[in-house]
This record gives sequence, structure tokens and C-alpha cells, in this order.
Amino acid sequence: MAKTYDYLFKLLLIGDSGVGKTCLLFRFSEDAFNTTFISTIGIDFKIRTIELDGKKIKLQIWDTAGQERFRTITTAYYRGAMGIMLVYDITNEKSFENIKNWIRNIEEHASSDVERMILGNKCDMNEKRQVSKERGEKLAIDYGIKFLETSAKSSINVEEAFFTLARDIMARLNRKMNDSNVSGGGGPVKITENRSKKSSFFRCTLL
Ligand SMILES: Nc1nc2c(ncn2[C@@H]2O[C@H](COP(=O)(O)OP(=O)(O)OP(=O)(O)O)[C@@H](O)[C@H]2O)c(=O)[nH]1
Ligand SMILES: [Mg+2]
Repeated sequence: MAKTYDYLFKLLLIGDSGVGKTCLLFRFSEDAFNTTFISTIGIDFKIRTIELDGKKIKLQIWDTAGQERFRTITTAYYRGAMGIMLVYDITNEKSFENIKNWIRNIEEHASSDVERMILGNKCDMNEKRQVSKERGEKLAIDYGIKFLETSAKSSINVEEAFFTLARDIMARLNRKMNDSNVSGGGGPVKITENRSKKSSFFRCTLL
């Protein structure tokens, strides 16, 4: 069968229940929005293939349930992720305070070289805002993570968020390939899965 992509990137969405993870993914994958809240059960995923620097990148995006009762299932997916979106709701202070707990979860369960990004979602609801943009930015700076305010509803910064994360993964991948090429000279680079180390970065498929 003909190859339909050059790279496969696995991404993960995490954050409190109701912050809009499923809606962000629905906006990104189908360019649609739904106001009815159907809380995710366990885990779900969607696919979208994008193009970066002339390469086709298949994004396999895992959407986790924010509810505590699914925590065992959802944390099992951290290890395979190359990029993680941490989402809070700008109209919900608690969801913002919890970001540091979600970051701790990443530190405990994800690969050490995973790319991360913080999203303050529902920025279309300025009148109900509880978390200023500055506080979001400051938190992100403190952790050295990129930050965007988004709206799945009004389609603000959703494309930018996923493209930025994908670009950061690509840049890291290129750096790693260059590093491993320094001593080896030319020729094809064979990337193999590395089960022994904490890094899961090269689980991405190079075709
Ligand atoms: N105004 C506004 N509402 C949003 C936005 N994104 C999501 N919502 C609403 O917020 C509610 C929760 O959205 P979901 O995407 O289902 O939340 P979730 O984070 O997936 O929640 P869990 O699956 O329980 O973890 C729904 O009623 C959405 O319509 C947004 O950008 N703006
Ligand atoms: Mg959901």
C-alpha cells in the first residue's frame, strides 16, 4: 500500500474534566464544535495528517478523561506520548491551579523528553474569566513551557497550538538525528525503538 505519511507523532491531551479537551480535538480534527458536554470515558483518539516542511505528519491525538476515576487508564498512555497538551479553563480557577499537578503527573509517567504546551481554553468567555492571560503566561514561563489561550468554540489558536507542538517535536527529532549522525557519517539513519531507556522519542515511525 502507498505510504500516506512520513512521520507518526503521538500526542496527548490532559487537564481537568470540562476544560474542553474533547472540543479542542474536535475543532482540530473536524473543524466543528458541540455545546453539549459529553464527558470522556477513559480515553479516545483522533487522527489528522498535517504538513510540515514538505513532510506529511500523521498526528495520532489521544484525548484523556479528566475525571479522577479514569486516572489509572489515562496515565498508562503518558509513556508513549511525544507531545502533551496541558489544558485548563480560563473561567475555572481550580482547573488552572491543577496544572501543576498535571505537570507532576507528566514528570512521573511520561518520557523525560516529551514536548509540552499549556493551553488556557475558553478564551471566548472573557466576561466569566477567572484566570488572567498574564498568570497563564507566568506559569508557563516558570516551567519553561509554551503557552497559548485558545477557544475551541470560536476557533482561536487551535491550529496554532497543535502545529506548534508538532513543530517542536519535529525540531527535537531533527536535533536527535543530527546528534546520532555526527560520528556515523552519511547513509540512511535507522531509528529503532528503545525500550531500555526512559526516552520513548524514537518510537515515532520513520518511513
Ligand atoms: N465557551 C466555550 N465553551 C467550551 C469551549 N470548549 C469547550 N467548551 C464547553 O465545555 C464543556 C466541556 O467540554 P469538553 O471538551 O467535553 O471537556 P473535556 O475537557 O473533554 O472533559 P472530560 O472529557 O470530562 O475530561 C462543553 O459543554 C463544551 O461545549 C470553548 O472554547 N468555549
Ligand atoms: Mg473529554
